[in-house]
Amino acid sequence: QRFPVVVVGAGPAGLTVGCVLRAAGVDCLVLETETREFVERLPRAGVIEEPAVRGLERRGLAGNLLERAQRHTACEFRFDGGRHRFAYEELTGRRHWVYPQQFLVTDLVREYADVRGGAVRFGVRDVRLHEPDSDRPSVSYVCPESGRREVVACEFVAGCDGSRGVTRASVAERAAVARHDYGIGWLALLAEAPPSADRVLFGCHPDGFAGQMPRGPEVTRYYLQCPPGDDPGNWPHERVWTELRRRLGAAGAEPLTEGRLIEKRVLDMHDYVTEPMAFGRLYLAGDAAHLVAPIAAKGLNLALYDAFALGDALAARLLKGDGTGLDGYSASCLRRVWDYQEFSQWLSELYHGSAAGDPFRAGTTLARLRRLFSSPAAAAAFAERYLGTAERY
Ligand code: RFL
Repeated sequence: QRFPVVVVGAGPAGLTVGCVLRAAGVDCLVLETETREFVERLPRAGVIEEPAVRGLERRGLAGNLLERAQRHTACEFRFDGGRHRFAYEELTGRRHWVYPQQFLVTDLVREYADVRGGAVRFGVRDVRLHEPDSDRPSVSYVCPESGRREVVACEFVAGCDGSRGVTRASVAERAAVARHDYGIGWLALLAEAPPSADRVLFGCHPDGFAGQMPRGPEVTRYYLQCPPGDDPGNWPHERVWTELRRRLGAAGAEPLTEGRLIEKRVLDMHDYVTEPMAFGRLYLAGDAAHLVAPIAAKGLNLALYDAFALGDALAARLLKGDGTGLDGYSASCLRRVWDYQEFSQWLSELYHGSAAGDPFRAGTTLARLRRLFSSPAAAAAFAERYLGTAERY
């Protein structure tokens, strides 16, 4: 078999690269270890920045999203017993879009495979990269039906296989990986209940952070700060709702709408950045290149920005022989990635500083929170970074 591009991973990054290539008339093969049903059902992110929505729209990938996503214009901080609404649309003219990641992946799979006729193999095993530095790299995998190893020759490999994939691991000796561990855990919950408020809520409480993120009319995501590595079994239904009520409690706040907890897992907050993001003919995109803890809800957005850039650059190189996009790919993505990582660190202190067990940090955190609502310059700076990049995709 031979394809100009092999894309490893059918997450948001890989499918977007595939869709951009197919729209340009470039053939590619997407390889995915999970089944189609599995990737179409995996609930993860939900907050999409306006530039990412526009980037999808420009590439003909936002039809369902524009029709079904909720538009958010404000979020709300709860601290010191009070509620403080932060109306970011008034400040920036921009919104956040809430559309569960599994819906976006479902749309992208359908567009790539069923509409644009892209080749994809689900359920493959033991994917390996061969000679990514040569002019003739290849990717091999074990076919689920026959059990035989198939080899696919290509010109370029897009490594979009997430944080536990093989593409980054295959260049591990040459990549510089910078890591940051927050020493904090989040209990990530999905409740079978309508949202308690129609906006994102951030509870910055001395007992720990709590968050509410609407996902749709029937399902709501909640987060509770917990020790890293905590056992979700330590969090029975009653304890979860008691803690959420306490940490999101504020004068005049609407009561929380409780529901059955359909997902309960502990995420350890950590980040990494792989530099560079290009190794010979292998280009990394999304979580395969960088992980940003869900603190600032940026991971999906970064994956999409990488994918737009990589899809466009591969098409320009393969169709017009123009390699400038590929040459600049790593440096331009990394600039954005570091910018978002820095915001995530800044935001982490805002969320977790009150519960650090250090009265000095609790004091400075409260000052930082109050400043968002007393200083127009501080509010504008936060809004700009919360809503994401000013670049156009
Ligand atoms: P993905 O989505 O992990 O997709 C990678 C795909 O590659 C497959 N794969 C392989 N395929 C072939 N060969 C191999 N050897 C393979 N190994 C793995 C996997 O099965 C998978 O299908 O990476 P991608 O495309 O880079 O997308 C990244 C995003 O999924 C991620 O950054 C976000 O989900 C992060 N995130 C959030 N981001 C936001 O922008 N906003 C949010 O609100 C938000 N909330 C979240 C999140 C992540 C969370 N978790 C689970 C860490 C909430 C949570 C709870």
